[in-house]
Amino acid sequence: MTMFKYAITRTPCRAMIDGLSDADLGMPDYEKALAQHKDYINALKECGLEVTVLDACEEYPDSCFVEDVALMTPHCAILTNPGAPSRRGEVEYIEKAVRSFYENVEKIASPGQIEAGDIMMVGDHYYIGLSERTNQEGAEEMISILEKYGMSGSVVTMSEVLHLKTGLGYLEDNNLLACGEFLTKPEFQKFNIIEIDQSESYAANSVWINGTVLIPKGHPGAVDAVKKAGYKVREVDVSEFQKLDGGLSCLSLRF
Ligand code: CIR
Repeated sequence: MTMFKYAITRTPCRAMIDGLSDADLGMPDYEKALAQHKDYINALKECGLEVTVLDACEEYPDSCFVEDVALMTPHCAILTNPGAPSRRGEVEYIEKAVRSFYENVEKIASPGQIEAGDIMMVGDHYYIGLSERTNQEGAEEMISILEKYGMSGSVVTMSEVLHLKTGLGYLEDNNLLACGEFLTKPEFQKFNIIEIDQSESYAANSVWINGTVLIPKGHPGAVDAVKKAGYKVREVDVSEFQKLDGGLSCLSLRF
C-alpha cells in the first residue's frame, strides 16, 4: 500500500477571491480561507506528513490549488500543462519545490493539456479524466511518461464535473468513493464503490492519507460511510475553497 511522507501546499493569495469558479457560492473570505488552510496543514501533519508550505503567489489567483500543476509518483514527478490559460504560469512556480524532492522531473508540453486534479492514482495505475482542462494529447503524453517509468495509465471519459477527482476518491484497499456519473463507469466496477449521495457530492473529493480519510466538513453521510468502511476520519472545513470549485485533494501534493 502507498504510504505518503511529504506534502507540498501553497498559502492562498489575496487574489484568490478572483479565482476561477462556477460554484455560485459567493466570494471567498480571505481571512477565513487562511485559517482553514492552516487547519488543513494541521490535518496533513496529523496524518504523519512533513509539509512544505510555499509562499503565496499573488500573480496567480488559483495557485493554492497545487495539486493541478504536478503529478508526484514514486518514480518521477511530472509537471503538467494546465488547460486553464490563467493557471499555466503556476507550473514554473512549483518547479523548484518539486525538483527539491525528485531527481526525475518530466514535463507535459502543448498541444497536450492536463491538470493533475484529473488524475487518480491506484497503485501503479493512473486514471486520467478527459475534462475541459485535460485533453487526449495531454493524457497520452502522461501515459507514455508513466510507462517509461514502469507505471500505466488509462483515460476516463466524463462530462459532469470539473476534475476527475471532483467525483472520485480512491481510499486504498480497493475502496473507491464515487458520485454521479462515476458510479456506473465499467472501469470502476472492480472496486468496492462507496456511494456518495448527490446531496453530498462535494465529499467525493475526500483524501486517504496513511489510513486516515480527510473529509470536507458538513457531510455526515460521507463520514458515516467512510467510518463504516473501517477508516479513521478527520473533518476539515474548506468552505472558502469550495467557493472556487476546489476540494481537499486540490490543496496539496502528497507523495
Ligand atoms: C480552478 O478552477 O482551476 C480552481 N478554481 C479550482 C481547482 C480545483 N482543483 C482540483 O479540483 N484539483
